[in-house]
Amino acid sequence: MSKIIAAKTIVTCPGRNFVTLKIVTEDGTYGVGDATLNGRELAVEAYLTEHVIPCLIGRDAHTIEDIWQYLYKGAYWRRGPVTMSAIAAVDMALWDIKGKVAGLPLYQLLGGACRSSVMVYGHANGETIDETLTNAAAYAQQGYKAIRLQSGVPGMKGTYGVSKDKFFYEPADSDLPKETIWSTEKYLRAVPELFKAARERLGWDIHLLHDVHHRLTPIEAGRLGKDLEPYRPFWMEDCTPAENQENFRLVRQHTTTPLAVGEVFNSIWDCKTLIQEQLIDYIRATVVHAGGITHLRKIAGFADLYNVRTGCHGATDLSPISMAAALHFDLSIPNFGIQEYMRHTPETDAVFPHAYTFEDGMLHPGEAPGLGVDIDETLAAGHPYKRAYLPVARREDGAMHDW
Ligand code: KDG
Ligand code: MG
Repeated sequence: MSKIIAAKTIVTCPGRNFVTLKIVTEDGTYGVGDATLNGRELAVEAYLTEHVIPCLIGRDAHTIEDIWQYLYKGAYWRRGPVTMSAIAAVDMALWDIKGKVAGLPLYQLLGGACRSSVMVYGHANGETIDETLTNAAAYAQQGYKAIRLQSGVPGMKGTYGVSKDKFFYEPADSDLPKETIWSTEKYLRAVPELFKAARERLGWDIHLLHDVHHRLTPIEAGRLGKDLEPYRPFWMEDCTPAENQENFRLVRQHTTTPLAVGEVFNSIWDCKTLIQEQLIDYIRATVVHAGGITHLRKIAGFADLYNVRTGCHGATDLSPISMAAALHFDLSIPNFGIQEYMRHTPETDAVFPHAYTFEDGMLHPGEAPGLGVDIDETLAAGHPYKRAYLPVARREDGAMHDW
């Protein structure tokens, strides 16, 4: 028994907002969990403070599965990004405590390493194909084995995935949502050209990825997948909205380009059909938005039965705590595919000192007990919360489009 005696949330903005849960046990051990939900940070913070923390006090921190079931089944209002991010934060913090008490890095508690390190992909973007590929070449120089390519689309002002700062990519950059214009026709013409030029310039010994960000209908996605086939992309991500999982049947009928989806998923129910019918190749659900390590392991176990591999979301709006949790998870599961890695800024890294390291295109979670990440509360207090939104997209006739 290791009784929980205190828990609190810490909200900080070292360049972008993060919400952290800290749980303390009676012997003074503490664990940290990420509860960041981009653009809705304070909703999760309030959910934790008002509705979860009071129920944790006095419970045994070692009963991770039981506390997960208690918060999920006991709440009546199940699922959704706010609830599942809050549960995830508790789950991460409890695994962190268990690892610290055992004196073992988390991946050892999850069954030990299945691989020596974790292949990651970086983000190259630019206003033009040339600029994007120059940035991609710089990633390749740094040892990256896989690179996501997003490029400006001729005739479209501002494109998803193309940022001002090419090194530290941050899409949530305004106090209220900026409005951008979207044209499916122009986009569908531009992406195959980007990939053709990429293979000519970067060769074939590097994995290339692309994120569509839910902007196509299934038949449009099928066409893009087919057009990209000659360039052998590693995956085409979020090619169409997935609320209706059957959407992917149509995409699958038309292309052999591997499909990845799931960064907005919150539970196994969001991907049950996608996995069971083998409509996707990579599931991108994350520790922080899909109920923590406990639930993500269930999703991965289910996916393994159907030859679906993982490709966890790892954007800058997931704190270093989530990144560490993902790396322990990635190292320990048999059906790992790839891990997204968008570097955090030095300010963020200073607030969240961590044991994970990058070398030659691969990440390793390190050998520190638990997650191997801490939060410097004094530094965190120097960066107060600042509201920030992702942009929204409208079609050329003004109608709202999918994010
Ligand atoms: O909060 C939203 C971002 O995490 C998202 O836009 C990034 O699509 C994304 C990705 O693949 O990293
Ligand atoms: Mg994405």
